[in-house]
Amino acid sequence: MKKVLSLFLVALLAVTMLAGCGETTPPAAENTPAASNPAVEVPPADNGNDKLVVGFAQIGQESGWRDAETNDIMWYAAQNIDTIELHFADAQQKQENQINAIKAFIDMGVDVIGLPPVVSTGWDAIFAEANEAGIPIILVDRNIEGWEDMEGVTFIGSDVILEGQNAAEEIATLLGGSGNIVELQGTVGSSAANDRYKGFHDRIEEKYPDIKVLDSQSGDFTRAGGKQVMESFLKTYPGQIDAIYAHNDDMVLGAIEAIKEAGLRPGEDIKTVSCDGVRAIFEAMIAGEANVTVECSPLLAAQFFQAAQDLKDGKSLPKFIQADEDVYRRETAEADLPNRKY
Ligand code: GYE
Repeated sequence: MKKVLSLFLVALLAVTMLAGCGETTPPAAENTPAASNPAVEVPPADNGNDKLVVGFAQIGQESGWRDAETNDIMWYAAQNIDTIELHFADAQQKQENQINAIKAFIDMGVDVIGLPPVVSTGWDAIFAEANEAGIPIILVDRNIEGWEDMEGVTFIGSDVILEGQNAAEEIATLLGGSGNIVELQGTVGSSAANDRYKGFHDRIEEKYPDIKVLDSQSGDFTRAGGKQVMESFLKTYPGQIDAIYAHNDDMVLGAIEAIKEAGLRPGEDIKTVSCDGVRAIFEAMIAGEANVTVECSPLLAAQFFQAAQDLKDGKSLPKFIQADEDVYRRETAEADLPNRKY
């Protein structure tokens, strides 16, 4: 029910955004300071609105984690309706749709644009347009190549390489330092997948020579993708897989179904380590079907809107604002579940 409601809200807000475009919003040319350089030196576009006007180009609804992030953003904006005007777009996991949403936000003359870029390349032209218009960009949870050196760009999210390293340590503990694993990668070309791959592989190579990665393929961060890839791994490596490392919980949840259908016991015959920390993985841990989740918090709305307000007020921000997170194991899952907020 909650999910249906939130999806409806997403649709409604997306519609509001499109309806608002062109009707109530003055054209960008009237609002935009002419400048070739970024927000750090140029005041953000003055849209004549006292409220903080934010355009958020969400990736889509690929995982429970993503839904939690969307709900958090929506909820925060709804709580602060007197001071925040949110324009929200759902790009259905397509970079092209995110770019079009950003274009629309630039035309509207929003104060700040937020987005988790679905992939980490291909943003130069549209980011340059935002820059020209004096609109700062906040990357949320995923980043892009070279973001550290881009002016007018801030990143709020996790240390995702560290998540990959933590996942490697957890796999090593579960396997007593040796065994065969398979890896389910996230969306190809996304920073979340690249960094979870890097952190994990570097740590395994450095410290655990007896852990072998049999295979590694993308399940696109979805449950259906995780199930499908796991089915093929089980056929290709019968009786050889000791553990799975998945770049998110949803893919492990899909893989658990595949393991059960193959007549094996997930969490026992094949151990699991994944990233995110969604409620469903805690339920799977309590049921004995999953082992470990490395938390990655989607609850970034408070930090995001605060940063956006600071940018509107002309304050300078740190390049990287880090989210809080932890690692959770089966042993404490029952006690932890009631405290989970997503
Ligand atoms: O882990 C995954 C989602 O970008 C950190 O994206 C995020 C990832 C998250 O689809 O579930």
